[in-house]
Amino acid sequence: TKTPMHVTVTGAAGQIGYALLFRIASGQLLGPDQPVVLRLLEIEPAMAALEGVVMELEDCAFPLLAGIETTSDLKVAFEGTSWALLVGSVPRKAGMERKDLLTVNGGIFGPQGEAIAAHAASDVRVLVVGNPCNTNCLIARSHAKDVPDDRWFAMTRLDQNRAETQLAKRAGVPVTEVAQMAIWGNHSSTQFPDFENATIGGRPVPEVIADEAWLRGEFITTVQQRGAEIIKARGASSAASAANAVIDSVRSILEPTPAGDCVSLSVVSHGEYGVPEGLVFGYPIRSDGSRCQVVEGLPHSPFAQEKIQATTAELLEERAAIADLLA
Ligand code: NAX
Repeated sequence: TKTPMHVTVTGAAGQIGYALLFRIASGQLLGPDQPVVLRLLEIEPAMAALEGVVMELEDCAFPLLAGIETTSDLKVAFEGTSWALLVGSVPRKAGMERKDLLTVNGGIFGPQGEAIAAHAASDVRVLVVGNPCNTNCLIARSHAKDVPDDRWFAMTRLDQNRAETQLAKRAGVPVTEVAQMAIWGNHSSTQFPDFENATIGGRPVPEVIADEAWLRGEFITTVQQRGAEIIKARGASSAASAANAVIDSVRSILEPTPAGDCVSLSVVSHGEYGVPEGLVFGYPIRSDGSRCQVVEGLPHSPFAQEKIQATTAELLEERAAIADLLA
């Protein structure tokens, strides 16, 4: 049997944690023959709730679950970990400015970056989910300079999945017909779901859905505002779909991307498509099963270019707002 791999989940007692941990422990993250040790980080006030989640994990008697560590100590949380899934963060409270939110969360992700660099396994990969995830990832990475660029990801997969379903519903086809659905830029309301380069049944989306007004209007806003719509309907933010997107993100890094497709992940920019270097930017990505690369050479209309510029500008503003938190 294989040696267990260690997977860290921060904010493990939260909503997404509750939807995610059971899927990891059942083998859906790393495969049906890979034992896992869960390393669960929480803040002190949430430790009791976390113990309840641990009891439930135990009560599943998962064959692949080789151990569980619960802790509020960063060193313990990241010790020997191969996957650091950074979910925990502080939600925006009424009256809180975006800048305050950035700063509060920056204070969380700097020390986590340091702990990852100091204690994680040499093959560690990091997926930041906690918002603002792109900028939180930027902060963590700046505090972990020894961990190579290509190990850092922020999650734009939920947006991709949302976009695919909207397109499939509109075209009246199964979601499996939609491919190349990339989310550009920030995981925020400025993101650009690039329908121009997406395909349905192998044909360009604008050819299959010949309704430019809908594609440029309602489609984009539906994807951008979906999180807010779910909060309105459910009284709580998306959790199961977010956990599902975590699984999809990791699987799509570990498995070769099928021909003619790409996946959406935010990665460290090396200047692709004119995006300033170092920003953690949502791109179309292809994996060969170990390495991820930005899909280059995609054409963009002036409309798309404008959208990509707007989301780039927002990420630059976020970076400026937390400049003092970068190492
Ligand atoms: P919850 O508030 O239910 O859970 C967050 C957990 O993090 C809490 O249990 C809290 O105690 C813990 N926490 C806070 N500070 C911590 C710290 N310093 N170290 C460790 N744990 C800490 O939020 P949940 O619904 O689970 O969402 C978690 C994060 O995901 C939020 O920031 C949310 O905005 C973000 N999301 C990101 C998405 C994406 O696509 N990238 C989509 C879903 C979600 O909105």
